[in-house]
Amino acid sequence: DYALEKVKECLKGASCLGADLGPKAIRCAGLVDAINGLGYIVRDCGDINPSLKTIDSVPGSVRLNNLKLVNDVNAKLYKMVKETLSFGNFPLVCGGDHSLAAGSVTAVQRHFGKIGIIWVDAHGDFNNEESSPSGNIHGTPLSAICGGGPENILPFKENNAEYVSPRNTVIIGARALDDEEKRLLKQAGVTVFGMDEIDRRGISSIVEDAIKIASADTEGIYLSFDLDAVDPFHAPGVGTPVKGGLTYREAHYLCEQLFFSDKLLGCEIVELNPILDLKNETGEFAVSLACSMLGKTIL
Ligand code: DIR
Ligand code: MN
Ligand code: MN
Ligand code: MN
Repeated sequence: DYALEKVKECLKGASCLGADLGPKAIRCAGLVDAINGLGYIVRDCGDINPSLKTIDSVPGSVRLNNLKLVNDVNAKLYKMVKETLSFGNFPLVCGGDHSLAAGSVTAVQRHFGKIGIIWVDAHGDFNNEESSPSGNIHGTPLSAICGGGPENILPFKENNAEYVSPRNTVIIGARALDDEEKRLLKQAGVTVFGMDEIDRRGISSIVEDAIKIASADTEGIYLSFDLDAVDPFHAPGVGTPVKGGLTYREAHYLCEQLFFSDKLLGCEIVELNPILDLKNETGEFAVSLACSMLGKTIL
């Protein structure tokens, strides 16, 4: 019907059709059983769905696509993550579009105070309203979190969250940055470990540096893992695949080391889009990464 068509149209603007199915695909791949198998008790808070009334009636009427819808989901996610933390539980957020990080990170920041961020991604997600070539909010959340805008992404402002210092922010796996975005990252002082540096130095030394940077004078680290950081050979089910990404083991090693650092405050796995992933390989990959983030080891 009309409303459903509208939803589809709008989700298409945010990234591309199908990102809303990500959480379902992760559940189907056996997320809860796998985490139970590690000895944890899982409290599945369920999916967050946008209210139909938040769908912008005139798509493209604002510079940022689907701003109201994204803000609606993030306000709900903020509450959910905040509550999870206040119960003393560890949040694992599954997406969905990466724009959800504005909601999850705000909650983690408000709960713990000063935090560091490790952002694993093929992209920088460091555009602001002016620099964004697409108007897609998933290209902007890290900038918003670090105080570079867009400023109208809730629930940052609303909850007086403090911006995360770019000095404690690290991107790993980058290989598709916009020119203006590169300039903004440099200007802000974010550490960016591109794929070339991983090739040269190896993942272990990069992860060691990243943990040091993100945990310097902070309460701990939030891990935001965009599945498009991984090579599309292993993770084809993402909205914007880019060749030349992390290998299967590099991705796992990173998660394993973060667990062992004892600095993890929470984590998220995002951008799973099962539509181009008929065997749900990427969903299974996401589950195995979640297990590594939560302490699964080889021996
Ligand atoms: C591009 C693409 N930098 C943008 N970003 C993506 O639209 O801002 N992020 N795909 O995941
Ligand atoms: Mn990405
Ligand atoms: Mn994205
Ligand atoms: Mn991303």
